[in-house]
Amino acid sequence: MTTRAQRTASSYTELDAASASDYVSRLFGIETTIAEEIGDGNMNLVFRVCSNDVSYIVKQALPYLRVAGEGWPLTLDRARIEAAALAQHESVAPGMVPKVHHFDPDQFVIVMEDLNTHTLWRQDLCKGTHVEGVAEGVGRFLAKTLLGTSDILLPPSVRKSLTAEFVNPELCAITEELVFTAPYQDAESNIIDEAAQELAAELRSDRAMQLAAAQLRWQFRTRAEALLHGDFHTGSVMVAPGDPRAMDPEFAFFGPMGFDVGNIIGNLAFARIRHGELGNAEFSAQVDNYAFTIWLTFSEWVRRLWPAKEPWREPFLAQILVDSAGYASMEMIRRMVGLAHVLDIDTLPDDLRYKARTRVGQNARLLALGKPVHSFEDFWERATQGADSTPQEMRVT
Ligand code: SR1
Ligand code: MG
Repeated sequence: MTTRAQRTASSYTELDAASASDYVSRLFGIETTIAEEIGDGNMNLVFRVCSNDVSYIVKQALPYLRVAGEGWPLTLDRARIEAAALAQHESVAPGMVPKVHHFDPDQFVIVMEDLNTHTLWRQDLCKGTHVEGVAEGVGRFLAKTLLGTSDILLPPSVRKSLTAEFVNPELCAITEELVFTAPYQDAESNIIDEAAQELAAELRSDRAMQLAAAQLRWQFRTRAEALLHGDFHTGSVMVAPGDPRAMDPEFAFFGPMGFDVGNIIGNLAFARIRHGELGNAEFSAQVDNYAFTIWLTFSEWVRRLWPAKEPWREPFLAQILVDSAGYASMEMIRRMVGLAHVLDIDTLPDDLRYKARTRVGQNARLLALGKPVHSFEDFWERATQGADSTPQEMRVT
């Protein structure tokens, strides 16, 4: 079957700053003054287009993976998925995603709200800047989007047709390869710096982790529980006090709820390990607080939204906790030795980066192997174990 993305590819034209500016000018009938390309992600073109009194973000999918080049073709349909996921998330968690003004199914362009007074949560976490109310918002977003798009709160027939709308095979294949497969093999896509050589070599012969990864990949492929964001790391959250927004859901599909929860917690573990290595005791405690706040807010909202007729709320939460720990482990490993890394660890000085990568590897194993986690304390303790936060001047070496 020919998809819309394939049928329309011949009329598709890549935007540049000038054509993005014209696009917005025609779309809204306004005079635009400045346009610039601001995208620094792995996948798309992103422009900011301004007029005298308003600015917009124009995001266009490229027919290949930007970070890898034209040799890695990629479906344009991800723009449709992203626009539809933002709409779905807005309907169940109002005000928690950027507003979408326009979607163009021929040019695979989304025009959306410019959150120019927000910052990227990952950057704030790296700098050690606290932003009030973000962790609560993230926990609430997770509960509302995951329960609100599942059979827990939707009529089964509605959930099934939504599942069909969000079939996203190519982007799922990227995750299946980059998260669950390549890090455990000698894969060409892996990026392994000096500080990760030992860890990468161990993973290539670690049968227990390979088994855990294969089992989690199977669950990722088969458990269509809810509409996931699909790439919910701290760089997918724009923040301002009391106003976190989840952006970039192009990897959205129906999958296991623990994947989104585990991703964000795994990424907080990077921030915690970073500040541990840097000896920032105060911000380390702040990151601990974010992680617990996300889980507590998430579980409180699950309890609040849960329908009285369903008698299995607590076992449901316990299962999500276990699944999340597994997925956090996979995220932690792949950001050390896989294609896409994280600033939290990559920007540490050489000696600390080596310690951090080793620590992340050890902790990921604690999460994936052994007894299933029995509480969030247990989860977070394993994810961050040994992350020193003694200020550097007080360390006995
Ligand atoms: C090549 S795409 C690499 C990663 O970037 C995205 O943000 C996803 O995390 C993906 O795995
Ligand atoms: Mg992204």
